[in-house]
Amino acid sequence: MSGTLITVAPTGAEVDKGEVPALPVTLDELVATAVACERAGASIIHVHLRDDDAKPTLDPVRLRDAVAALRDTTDLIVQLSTGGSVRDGEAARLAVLDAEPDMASCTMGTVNFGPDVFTNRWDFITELHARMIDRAVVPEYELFDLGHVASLARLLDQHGLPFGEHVHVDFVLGVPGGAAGDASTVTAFAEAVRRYLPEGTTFSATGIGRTTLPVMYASLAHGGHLRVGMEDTVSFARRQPVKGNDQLVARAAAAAELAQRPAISTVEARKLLRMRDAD
Ligand code: KMH
Ligand code: ZN
Repeated sequence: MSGTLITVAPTGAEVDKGEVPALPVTLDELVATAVACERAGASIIHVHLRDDDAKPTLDPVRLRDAVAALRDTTDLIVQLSTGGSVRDGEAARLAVLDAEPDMASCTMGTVNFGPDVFTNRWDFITELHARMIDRAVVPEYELFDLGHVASLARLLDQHGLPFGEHVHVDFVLGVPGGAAGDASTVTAFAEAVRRYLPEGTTFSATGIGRTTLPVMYASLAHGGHLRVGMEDTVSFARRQPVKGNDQLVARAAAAAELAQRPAISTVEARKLLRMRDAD
């Protein structure tokens, strides 16, 4: 597959709606941004939800409603976050799978997260991995630090391949407390993936804040895929706030086109990731 898989992460758990009014937080806003992002070239949507006060929530009813609404209005692959916010407990994070998404995130270790700690105990990771296999949910392994590559190699060795037997990972770079968001770090991650993970493993990369562009270009240079969105950056350029997630997706699609690896369709993405409903 020579094209580029573009994931949009439109909301996240950290950005404050009061400070960033363009952030999609209601179901209607999520659906509108999803439709626009699919049109702009996204094939996966990485979903975090907010409550009526625009605070992060893992409410099971809202999760089910969001999955249904996104399936009704788009062909995007729906990837629910099991990371939630740093304050979410393990039981609620595991219960995210009850909403029956196509994919779910699975972070491969604990990492400092600004002033907080994003906790991912080994037993939690193995439980999440096993439940995803049982429910035919395709994981996206989130790697915030280089040691997370080794942890994933250990997980696959001890607990087997994920559903579909294809491994897809995402480098989340530039988090204060995790790996840096620059081209040489992307190179180090890409080399570690080739060295330690199964042949054919695919990767996308995202850079937080102003690391977005170097990480995007470095990922394309290494044959990698892209994740963009307001979960990761709310600034399009110096003194230019992001107007909407589709603006970030359109820029990623343009960069992929220039790299002669244009954005792939949702149908191609399903095949690449060996999803249960791929042709
Ligand atoms: N919000 C972060 C603490 C994920 O979605 O799986 C975790 C996160 C990773 O965003
Ligand atoms: Zn997330």
